[in-house]
Amino acid sequence: MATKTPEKPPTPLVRPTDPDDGGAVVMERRTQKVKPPQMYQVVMLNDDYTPMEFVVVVIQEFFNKDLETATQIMLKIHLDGKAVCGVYSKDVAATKVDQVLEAANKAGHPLKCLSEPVEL
Ligand code: TYC
Repeated sequence: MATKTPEKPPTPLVRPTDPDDGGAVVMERRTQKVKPPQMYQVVMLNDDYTPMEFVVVVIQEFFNKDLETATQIMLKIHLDGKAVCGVYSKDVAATKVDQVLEAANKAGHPLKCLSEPVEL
């Protein structure tokens, strides 16, 4: 039978009390190791064929924007070539991209979008 070598016990967060310190508890300062997760932005791209109304509906439906905000984002894409529709965790952003591409395919429009890591 295979035997595992015993692992080293974890370093205590609080040092054992010194018999001479009168029972004082010394907290160690630890550097923060937990980083917030990388977020992803869903970027929608302009094209010459997808109707503006369709893009507005897609932005409302999949990115939970009201009509006015969705219209502003659509116009930014139309004028600048692209715009961010929302920022999400990696999995959620990938799902949004799939949803948009599927809706566009079904409707026969060449609308494209992608997700990319948000620069810090
Ligand atoms: N440029 C398109 C048009 O003139 C409209 C459009 C806007 C298309 C945004 C795609 O992501 C897009 N009909």
